[in-house]
Amino acid sequence: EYDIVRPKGRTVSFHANPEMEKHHFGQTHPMKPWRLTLTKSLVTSYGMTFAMDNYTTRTATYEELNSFHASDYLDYLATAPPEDQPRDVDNPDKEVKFNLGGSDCPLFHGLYDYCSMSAGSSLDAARKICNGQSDIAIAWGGGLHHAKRSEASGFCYINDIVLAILQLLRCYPRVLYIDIDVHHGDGVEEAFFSTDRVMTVSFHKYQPEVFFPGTGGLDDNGPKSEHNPGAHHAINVPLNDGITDEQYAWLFKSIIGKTNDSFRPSVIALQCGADSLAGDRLGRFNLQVQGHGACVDFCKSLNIPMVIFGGGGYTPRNVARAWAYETAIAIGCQSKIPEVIPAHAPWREHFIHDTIFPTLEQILGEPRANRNTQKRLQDIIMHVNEQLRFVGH
Ligand code: ZL4
Ligand code: CA
Ligand code: ZN
Repeated sequence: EYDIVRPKGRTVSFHANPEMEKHHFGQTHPMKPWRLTLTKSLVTSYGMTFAMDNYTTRTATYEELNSFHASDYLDYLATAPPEDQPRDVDNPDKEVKFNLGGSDCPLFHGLYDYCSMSAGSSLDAARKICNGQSDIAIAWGGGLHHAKRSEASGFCYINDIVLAILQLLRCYPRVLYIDIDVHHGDGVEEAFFSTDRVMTVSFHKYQPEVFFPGTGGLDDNGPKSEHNPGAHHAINVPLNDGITDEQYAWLFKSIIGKTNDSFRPSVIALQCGADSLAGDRLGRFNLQVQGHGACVDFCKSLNIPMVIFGGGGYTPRNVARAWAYETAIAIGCQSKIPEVIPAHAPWREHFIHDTIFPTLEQILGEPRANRNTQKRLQDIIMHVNEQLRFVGH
């Protein structure tokens, strides 16, 4: 029976903690942990759980969080009392420590538990890759790429990706980090700025002063010093509003294909932020589920072990569509998805305004004007090719 539901594919594991999904950032905050519930019910309704190893993940320990984050920051995170109102809204003058308690990173009830669950999922996923029990390990509750050693930033408090990569570095010589969230993966890039064992590549909307976090220009490629082994090991792909599936997939395959040839990673860490989809509340791109998923499919085709993380994504029904579809890609059953429509799934009310999920014809959101010229994308590719001449093993 086991062999029938898993035809020669690679072993995929799914790591989640349903307790994480019960946390709330606040009434109108864009980050909605219940998007993970919606994702999980789609995955279950399609019968995908039978084709994966499913793990309910533990919470990360203080010591594990401490492998990247500073103790004074963790202590404050663990003990700061929850606040009903963000400080910058009601009390703009009140002190904000470690960037905690503002409207982006509120001190909500159960915050420390939420953070340790997100980190626990990502660490469990990384460990399954390390001990060879999985070929692709999925942690949709992770992907919180902005958190710094001693600072919360952009809805992220604990950088579960950095923790997972540190774990991967114990068993693998080189990690390729890829970030398709619409925001720049600044926290991960910064954490590995001075090593040549991690190469980071982020695709993002770039418009400093206007769009968060404002870093990640084409020329930001790691510290320029000749003595720094991390020089040239950060690739940034700054994009404008409205990029399409065709342009994005072409860029992605070209850049990741060449980076793979030069860097020869032993493992891939892929952050799949779904705010790069069309119709996202905070995003600016025109990506459809297929274009977003094509990135996962391309990484899978490289035949290297891979950890897949979640990340941003602020229109929950679209987040669930994309991540369920990408779970199917990991398993290798995406072609069967449109035919098998679960009729009595509990999530149905959330998709009621759409056509049936996820027929591949589904169009997400109002299209935005495309501000990416082919000339600019070619210039980006040329810059990356130049940069990759300094990278090699
Ligand atoms: C909100 O409606 O650009 C937070 C944040 C809370 C509830 C009510 C409070 C109203 C949009 C965002 C005041 C909100 C003011 N509520 C927010 C410079 C900013 C200062 C804070 O996907 N204001 C900061 C962070 C980004 C900024 C994006 C992406 C994470 C990830 C990985 C993080 N911060 C301007 C904004 C709202 C809110 C509505 C908001 N915050 C949109 N963009 C930001 O990469 C998970
Ligand atoms: Ca990104
Ligand atoms: Zn984002």
